[in-house]
Amino acid sequence: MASSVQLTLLLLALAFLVLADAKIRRYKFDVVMKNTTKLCSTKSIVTVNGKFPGPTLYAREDDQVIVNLTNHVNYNVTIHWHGVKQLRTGWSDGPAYITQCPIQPGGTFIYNFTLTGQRGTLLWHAHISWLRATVHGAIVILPRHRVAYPFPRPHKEKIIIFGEWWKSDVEAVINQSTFTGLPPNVSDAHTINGQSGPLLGCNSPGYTLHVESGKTYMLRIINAALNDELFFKIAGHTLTVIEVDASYTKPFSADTLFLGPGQTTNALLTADQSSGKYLITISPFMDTIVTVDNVTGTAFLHYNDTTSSPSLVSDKIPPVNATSVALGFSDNLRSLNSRDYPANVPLRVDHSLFFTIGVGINPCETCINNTKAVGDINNVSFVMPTIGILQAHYYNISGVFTDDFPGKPLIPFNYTANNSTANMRTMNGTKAYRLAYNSTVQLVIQGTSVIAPESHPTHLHGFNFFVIGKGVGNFDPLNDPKKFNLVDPVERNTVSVPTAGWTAIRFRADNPGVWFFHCHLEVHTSWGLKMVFLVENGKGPNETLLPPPSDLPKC
Ligand SMILES: *[C@@H]1O[C@H](CO)[C@@H](O)[C@H](O)[C@H]1NC(C)=O
Ligand SMILES: *[C@@H]1O[C@H](CO)[C@@H](O)[C@H](O)[C@H]1NC(C)=O
Ligand SMILES: *[C@@H]1O[C@H](CO)[C@@H](O)[C@H](O)[C@H]1NC(C)=O
Ligand SMILES: *[C@@H]1O[C@H](CO)[C@@H](O)[C@H](O)[C@H]1NC(C)=O
Ligand SMILES: *[C@@H]1O[C@H](CO)[C@@H](O)[C@H](O)[C@H]1NC(C)=O
Ligand SMILES: *[C@@H]1O[C@H](CO)[C@@H](O)[C@H](O)[C@H]1NC(C)=O
Ligand SMILES: *[C@@H]1O[C@H](CO)[C@@H](O)[C@H](O)[C@H]1NC(C)=O
Ligand SMILES: *[C@@H]1O[C@H](CO)[C@@H](O)[C@H](O)[C@H]1NC(C)=O
Ligand SMILES: *[C@@H]1O[C@H](CO)[C@@H](O)[C@H](O)[C@H]1NC(C)=O
Ligand SMILES: *[C@@H]1O[C@H](CO)[C@@H](O)[C@H](O)[C@H]1NC(C)=O
Ligand SMILES: *[C@@H]1O[C@H](CO)[C@@H](O)[C@H](O)[C@H]1NC(C)=O
Ligand SMILES: *[C@@H]1O[C@H](CO)[C@@H](O)[C@H](O)[C@H]1NC(C)=O
Ligand SMILES: [Cu+2]
Repeated sequence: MASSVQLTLLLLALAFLVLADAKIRRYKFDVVMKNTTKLCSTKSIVTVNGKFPGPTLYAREDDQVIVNLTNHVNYNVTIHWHGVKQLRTGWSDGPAYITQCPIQPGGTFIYNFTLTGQRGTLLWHAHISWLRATVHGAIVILPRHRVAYPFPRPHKEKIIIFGEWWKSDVEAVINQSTFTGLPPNVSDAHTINGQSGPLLGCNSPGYTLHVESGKTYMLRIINAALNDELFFKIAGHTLTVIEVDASYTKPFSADTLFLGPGQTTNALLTADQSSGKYLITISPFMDTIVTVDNVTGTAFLHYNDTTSSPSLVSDKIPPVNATSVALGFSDNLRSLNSRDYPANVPLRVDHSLFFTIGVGINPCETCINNTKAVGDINNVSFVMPTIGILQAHYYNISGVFTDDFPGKPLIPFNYTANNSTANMRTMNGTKAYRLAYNSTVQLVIQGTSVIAPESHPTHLHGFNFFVIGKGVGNFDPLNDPKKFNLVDPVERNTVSVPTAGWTAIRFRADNPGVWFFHCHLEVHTSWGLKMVFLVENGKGPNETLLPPPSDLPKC
């Protein structure tokens, strides 16, 4: 007895020492319009503090972050802290009508959360309509004071953010698609830190990454594009991947990185080539018949001891349909799984779920051709409610959502048949899947070939998950589980489900609240490829959702 009391006191003292180091980080986010000229077009964009990309949020593990957001534009706004676990603070998670009503023009809201058990790079972005095209920025979570990186300390750190640029107004692009029922126009360019690089007919400079010969840099790379999975490459250089989605990985070298929207990768770059100027590219991945913005975004790596004006060293970029490069990159990802950073993969499964994800076509009287494109999970297209589901859950408001989201497809079919028009029509509803506190979930996400197969970067809010397996074709419940990696699977918050293939993930539902699960291609989210998990409160003192903040916006 005595020893357990002593141990508790010792642990409390240790916790105090660690937390004494934790800081409050305060940020002011003013959402304002900004006139900008890019790609030979002038338009007004929605920004935070007039910046594109927006301000970087710096903090250390254990810090409390307080962001005071004021909306000065004529759009409803919310911000999502993508990948931040938001333990018990779901009110600050941000997806509109899921965890909060939007901050309306003239309104203010304080996002307030603590960074627990995470270190690395994440991103923040608007989570309403398509505003995240220009409303996004980096989140840098440094390790605690006196805690080193589990790799050699880099000379400097640089943030690299991919974006997607439309010459026209992005809100008009999605509104037109919703109105006609047709797919939205693809973007006009890809950007690196806000610049596209030289383009045909447009004198657009590119971002330049300045390096010193012999030094090693840590690149904090973020894909903040809306609809495109992207390959990243630096001509003549090999990168060492050391972290994804704010989880350390076993280091591995790669000449091409692959990031879906919402994903982040930290990689080490050593300036070990001869002095000069090297091309940096981001180019899209699309291995099916779906149209994609195929314009390569470019930037430059410049050695600062280069004397004369050097010729640009370039390299082959992966073709748009380079499936093997995309899948090969994910195959190399493994959790670091060290003593300090163990991979706590749930070994017992309480809920074994099977979700099909894909697109379909529904009737629509007002649309062109009387049809509209839809997205679905288990054949349910999610309908956004008119108040936040988290509020409805917390205050027990009925009629907002139901908790009967199907844990498996209602009608099994050949999900990846290449001529599939089965189950093209979807049901719609605002359905949640309910989980008891601390229960464990295995979720097999099966891409379908209804209309067209496509690679879907799927994102779960409120948790990291372990990616225990993936494959092409239909998931085989007898044989595929034998190949699951339950030892050192990569831990992340967004995973690409291969085109006409599947991915299996596991997570522990140890965060009470309402958590969005959706395709991170904004076009598919808009079409209804989304659902929510509702995680009940636990019994212990730190196992309940905190009460809502007093300034939570109303609908
Ligand atoms: C943007 O440009 C328009 C038209 O030139 C102008 O009316 C508006 O005031 C400008 N807005 C900002 C935020 O500078
Ligand atoms: C948040 O910002 C608004 C507008 O600048 C200000 O009026 C308000 O006092 C701030 N709130 C807090 C808690 O700092
Ligand atoms: C942030 O939330 C904590 C509770 O988690 C609360 O004690 C604190 O007052 C809040 N701060 C602000 C500025 O809202
Ligand atoms: C890019 O797409 C456009 C329009 O679909 C097409 O005309 C063009 O040939 C494509 N370019 C490349 C390099 O694939
Ligand atoms: C390169 O950068 C280093 C460090 O900033 C500096 O000491 C050095 O003078 C630079 N070299 C040139 C040629 O600019
Ligand atoms: C990629 O597309 C090119 C051009 O259409 C084609 O020749 C090639 O076979 C395709 N590669 C793969 C792996 O499908
Ligand atoms: C409308 O349907 C017709 C016949 O299926 C097709 O040829 C046409 O391309 C469709 N129009 C649009 C805009 O999709
Ligand atoms: C499902 O469709 C795929 C692709 O067309 C085909 O190879 C496979 O044999 C089909 N499976 C079944 C069980 O029909
Ligand atoms: C798809 O192909 C299979 C076998 O080739 C055929 O039996 C089936 O009827 C086709 N389905 C559709 C919807 O065309
Ligand atoms: C839901 O489905 C019904 C029946 O297909 C349809 O009439 C209705 O418009 C749909 N609602 C939404 C929000 O899509
Ligand atoms: C959650 O479940 C795990 C495994 O059963 C257990 O070790 C842990 O104590 C549980 N946590 C809580 C807070 O109940
Ligand atoms: C903004 O949000 C409020 C509250 O949900 C809603 O009533 C209003 O229609 C929204 N405005 C727009 C332009 O979507
Ligand atoms: Cu998708």
